[in-house]
Amino acid sequence: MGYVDEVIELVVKKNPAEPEFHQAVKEVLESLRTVVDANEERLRREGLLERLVEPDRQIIFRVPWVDDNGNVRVNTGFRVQFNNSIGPYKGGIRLHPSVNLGIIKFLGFEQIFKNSLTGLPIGGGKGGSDFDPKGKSDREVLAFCTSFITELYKYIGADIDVPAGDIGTGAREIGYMYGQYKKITGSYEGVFTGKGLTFGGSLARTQATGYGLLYLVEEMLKSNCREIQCKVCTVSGSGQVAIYAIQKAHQLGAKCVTCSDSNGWVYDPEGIDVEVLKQIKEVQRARLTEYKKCRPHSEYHEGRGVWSVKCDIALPCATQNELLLEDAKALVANGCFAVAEGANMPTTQEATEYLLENKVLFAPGKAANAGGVATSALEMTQNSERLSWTFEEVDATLKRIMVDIFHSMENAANRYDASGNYVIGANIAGFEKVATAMMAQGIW
Ligand code: NDP
Ligand code: 2IT
Repeated sequence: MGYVDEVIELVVKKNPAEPEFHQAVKEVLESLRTVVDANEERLRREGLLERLVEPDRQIIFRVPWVDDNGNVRVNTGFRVQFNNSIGPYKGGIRLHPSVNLGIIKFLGFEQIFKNSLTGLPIGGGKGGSDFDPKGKSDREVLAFCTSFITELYKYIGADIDVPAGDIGTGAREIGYMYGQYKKITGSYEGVFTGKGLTFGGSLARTQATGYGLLYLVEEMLKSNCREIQCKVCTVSGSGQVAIYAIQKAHQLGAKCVTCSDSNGWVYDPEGIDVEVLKQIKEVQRARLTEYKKCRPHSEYHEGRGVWSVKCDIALPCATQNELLLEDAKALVANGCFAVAEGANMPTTQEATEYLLENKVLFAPGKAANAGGVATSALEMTQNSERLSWTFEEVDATLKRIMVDIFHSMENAANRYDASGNYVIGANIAGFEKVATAMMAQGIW
């Protein structure tokens, strides 16, 4: 058995009941097969793959808090510090009832390669809790965030581990967490990103993941003799990533006709009205059923269905494994020619293979959604130099980073005889830097 297969088998055996983690590891290691085969003796001697798939440390803790009825509630908190060979651990905090250790490990593992691809000095980590902020009062969210950080503060720091937002964690939660960190440590430092603009946050961080996704799509289309103008896009999700992906797509002359949340989805043939969507999701924190009240010609459907709508470009921006094989088949049948992942691992492995076999341009999440964490790294830079940059400066840097990411993955795919396979390209390009750094730093 080859080294890659041995390590995949080991991961499945050592981490039972963590299917998302297995999926992420398999995708990366299978992409690395040619690189590993060419350097097998050295990589084996170094135990490099075994070290890569084992987090540096995993912190699991109790998060007790008091609800509005005076009852004590208990959630589980996680922080997986996966790999800091190229910089301090960096990655978001997910607050969603589906969170468990396997989900956080898959996200932390992805983050290693994503962060490497940005070209910036950030390592990989991820955290979260099974707490559900939906339907909770501000006071309850504050109580949870305060308790979460009262334990987590011991393990994070501006040069150690820098958390940020993810599903369920936005500006409100980061503000509460930062406030508690500062109260306990007395240190005013860039220990979180996605902070409010009045206390060290970066302009354009809110928009960065969605904007970055479209900058990468634009470059990918250009490189394949296509253009984004006048193309119809389907988008899933209606959170931070989806909203600003839709906004940037419209600025670039495309039209996004769908969005979704966990209850249902909207089809607006005239193009999603971003201001209406922002009002519903960012201000009212309401459900997508509200959208039709402002846009009576649009349709609301319960359940899933975004990928059944005819489009040129599909942008999954909600959550993992939301684009299945049957969806990939519907997209191809409807003439979709590009899929770019705004979310982390939204496309199942079978769906990804089907899209690649059918020559659909496929931009994997670790490249396509890297604009968020890249801009977080720019926020860290601004905090370190005690300056803040203009929106235009951050946005222009983000665009340059996304263009560079596209060419890194394109070049890596070409170098390893896999032209046009950006999954292989992104994984190899992300891996090379991390592996070189790990081998230079001895055994740890
Ligand atoms: P938000 O919490 O702002 O929005 C998440 C959206 O996805 C909501 O519309 C939500 O619907 C929907 N959603 C979440 N879970 C599910 C589910 N299980 N089934 C169906 N729909 C679901 O999160 P973000 O927009 O920040 O994150 C979206 C994705 O992008 C995630 O995969 C995240 O990891 C990834 N990402 C985020 C980055 C960032 O900077 N924020 C950076 C890079 C990647 P509902 O409101 O009903 O739950
Ligand atoms: O998945 C991700 O890259 C994020 N949620 C953003 C992480 C960050 O540190 O900004």
